[in-house]
Amino acid sequence: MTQVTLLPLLERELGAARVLASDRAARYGQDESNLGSFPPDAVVLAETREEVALVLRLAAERGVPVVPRGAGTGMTGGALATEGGIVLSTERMTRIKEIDRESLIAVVEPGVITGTLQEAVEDLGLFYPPDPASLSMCSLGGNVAENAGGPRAFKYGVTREYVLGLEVVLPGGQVLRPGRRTAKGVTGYDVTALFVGSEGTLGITTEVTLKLLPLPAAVGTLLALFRDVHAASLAVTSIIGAGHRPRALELLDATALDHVRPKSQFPIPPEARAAVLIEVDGEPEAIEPTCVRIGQVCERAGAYEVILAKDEKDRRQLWHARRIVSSSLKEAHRWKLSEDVAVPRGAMPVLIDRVHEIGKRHGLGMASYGHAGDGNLHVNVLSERAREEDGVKDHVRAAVADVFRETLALGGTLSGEHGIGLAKRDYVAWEQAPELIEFQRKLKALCDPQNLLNPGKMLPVGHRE
Ligand code: 2HG
Ligand code: ZN
Repeated sequence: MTQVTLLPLLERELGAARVLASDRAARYGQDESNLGSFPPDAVVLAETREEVALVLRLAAERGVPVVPRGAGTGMTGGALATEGGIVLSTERMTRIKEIDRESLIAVVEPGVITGTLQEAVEDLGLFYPPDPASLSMCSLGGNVAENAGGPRAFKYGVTREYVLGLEVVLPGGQVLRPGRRTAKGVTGYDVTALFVGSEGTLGITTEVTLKLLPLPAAVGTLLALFRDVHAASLAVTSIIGAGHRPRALELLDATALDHVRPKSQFPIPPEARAAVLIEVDGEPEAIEPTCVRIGQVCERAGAYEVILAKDEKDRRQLWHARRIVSSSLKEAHRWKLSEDVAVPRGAMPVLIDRVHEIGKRHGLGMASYGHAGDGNLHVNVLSERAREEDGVKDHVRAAVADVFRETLALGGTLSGEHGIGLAKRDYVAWEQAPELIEFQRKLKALCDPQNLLNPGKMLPVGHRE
């Protein structure tokens, strides 16, 4: 890069401790996508909006790419500096600036860890529902960039539903403040929503105004065990069909269960070949009868056992099993590729069956688990050979392409929550029409005319239909 000139300038402006040259930047070359290592030329650890604006201005003047980074927990390579340049990390912007109990609002900096905000608002009897699996590590700025979801999205929706307003810095350094502090508001285009889920390609978030809810009074959790995954997926659609609205409706197939069994705090019987984890919330007196009714729906769909958490300890243990699926799979295999396709809810049982057929056909281990209530399935392709070995990528890619084809044929989408990033960029044209892709390219060019902010992510590169 023209970093030869930019690095000393950044060091002078921000102080040497806040600018890491490439030899100290290795950690910033990777994320949770397993897509390889792309060490940036430099990392800037920004602490204020002014510093973010300064970096974006200097980078624009010198034509240097800038890649925004939250906590580095992204699963699609969105924070990888594939074209070199600067990684601009917001991990030090960790202030919770305000929690307003009357207006049900929190104002935060982008580096606040999602779980930290949740604890802070829950102490005040408030609730911030989005709960990505990585909530103890991921940051709200990253959640906004990826429009993160999580198990509670079934009842409460994803990050976008909670972002009332933003402060974003555009390439070149201009600051925009789309949005509002009001519960309702329809002035102008919904620019806030455009930035949420834009994967750090349009601007860098420096402040987020979030909507909060009152904390539900009580929670109930149950686990239904099945001897086959098809029955488990039918139970999910039956629960929805019966009119229940749990806050989470998660499915784990046999491969997922086999991986968590050795570490699970709760004993998972070997005969369980699939499980559905269900959580309801609401008024205390309604919890138990609702759990019983949902348990009966599961039994009618083929559950051979339904376990109801009797206290907070049981509840935590059941969720622990779900939360460690991704990391357990990653530890056990040389390469784990995560997908997060989503289909209309009713099509979930068909998708599950097809994914298992695809695994068999390609001779690859596949785990299917995740947010079944939302039709959002984590298909993890598991390889005992390293990603770099000859032919492995093609083999895995062929299986993934089949998963995408089946998903789209069922009226689904490539990504329910992890975003497109680098991982799925080349498949976007399978889902979206050329004119829609072109429209998005124009939006990108409007915000980033030099194509310097997170270049090469999200939109297909190089071909224009
Ligand atoms: C989850 O729901 C995460 O556990 C990660 O979104 C899923 O590793 C994965 O594919
Ligand atoms: Zn997930």
